[in-house]
Amino acid sequence: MIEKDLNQIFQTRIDADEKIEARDWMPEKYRQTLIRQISQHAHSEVVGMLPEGNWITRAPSLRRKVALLAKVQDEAGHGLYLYSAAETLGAKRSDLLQQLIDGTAKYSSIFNYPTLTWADIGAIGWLVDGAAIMNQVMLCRTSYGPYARAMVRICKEESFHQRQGYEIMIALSQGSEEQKAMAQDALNRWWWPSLMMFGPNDDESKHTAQSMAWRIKRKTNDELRQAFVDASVPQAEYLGLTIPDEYLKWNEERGHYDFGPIDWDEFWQVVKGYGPCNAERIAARRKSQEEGKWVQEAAMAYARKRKQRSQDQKTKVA
Ligand code: BYC
Repeated sequence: MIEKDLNQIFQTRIDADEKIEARDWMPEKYRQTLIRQISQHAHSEVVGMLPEGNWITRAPSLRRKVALLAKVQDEAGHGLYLYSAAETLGAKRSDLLQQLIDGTAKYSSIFNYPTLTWADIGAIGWLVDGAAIMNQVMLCRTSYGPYARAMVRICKEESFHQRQGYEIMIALSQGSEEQKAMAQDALNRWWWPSLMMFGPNDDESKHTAQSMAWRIKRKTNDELRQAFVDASVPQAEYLGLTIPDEYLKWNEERGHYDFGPIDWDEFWQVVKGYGPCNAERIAARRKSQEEGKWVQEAAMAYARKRKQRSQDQKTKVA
């Protein structure tokens, strides 16, 4: 069959909302788009552990520590499901990890900001995980089966992460004046970077149109950003905190909140590697890769031995 026909059959399957599976024919660009997005997503989960890991030893109580540990552990798990999903498309995990530590792979801009106080852990759970859920719920219906299935479990865990953060924000905002000020300061610093997580405006987003046509993305960057703002405003009101945007205002006609301009220069600086913590994050991943090499080698040697043993047993039975 010629490529044009294959493309047509593929698009018909997409339009009928059929899931594409690893062994199905797919356009090379579809495969590459998915490897790019899934691997960036996996890297984000793994790098996302770092700003929070910074507070595990300093969590204010055992209960908070246990919840934060569980959250960070979940993120490692999300990274693993996602690297596995990328592998079903023919990507090699070792290549993807190498790109991350070379600094050539992208990961979410949000994780290049520092976590200065305990309130940042609350703000990350509330806003960063909140933004992540907004984006990832649509990915449970993405057209590529292995990615969609991984996202179902990830979203369930992300909901717990969001609750964990919002609960910290409730405690702080109902606490002493100093605690309330910490919560407000964290909101001030995390609000705009959280809006940037959704990516450039639709008219600047080079991948959105094709990814929507292939149903990899089900909503555009701007649609998701707007939904996030609309959901967050009442949550901030409940906390008694002020979102740091003088233009934030309910627009009756649109049925949405209007919000101020995003600093896209800051966004692109961070994406290109010049954010406050980019170098620190990559250095931490590189160190972990180097120091963890022996674990990887031991696991591979064990896997080889197990395989050999099972082959030997099969030969004996035969
Ligand atoms: N940061 O054409 P566009 C988490 C890049 S993990 C950095 O709109 P697309 C969590 C984009 O990659 C959160 N780069 O792209 C973990 C592209 O560059 P390339 C991560 C960004 O793919 C632990 C270029 O800009 N979530 O939630 O259609 C703890 C043009 O953009 C960003 C995911 O990865 C950014 N913010 O749309 C807590 C979800 N935005 O590749 C929480 C899956 C854009 O051409 N990913 N870029 O060099 C997606 O849904 C989409 O990839 C995006 C971007 C919406 C992020």
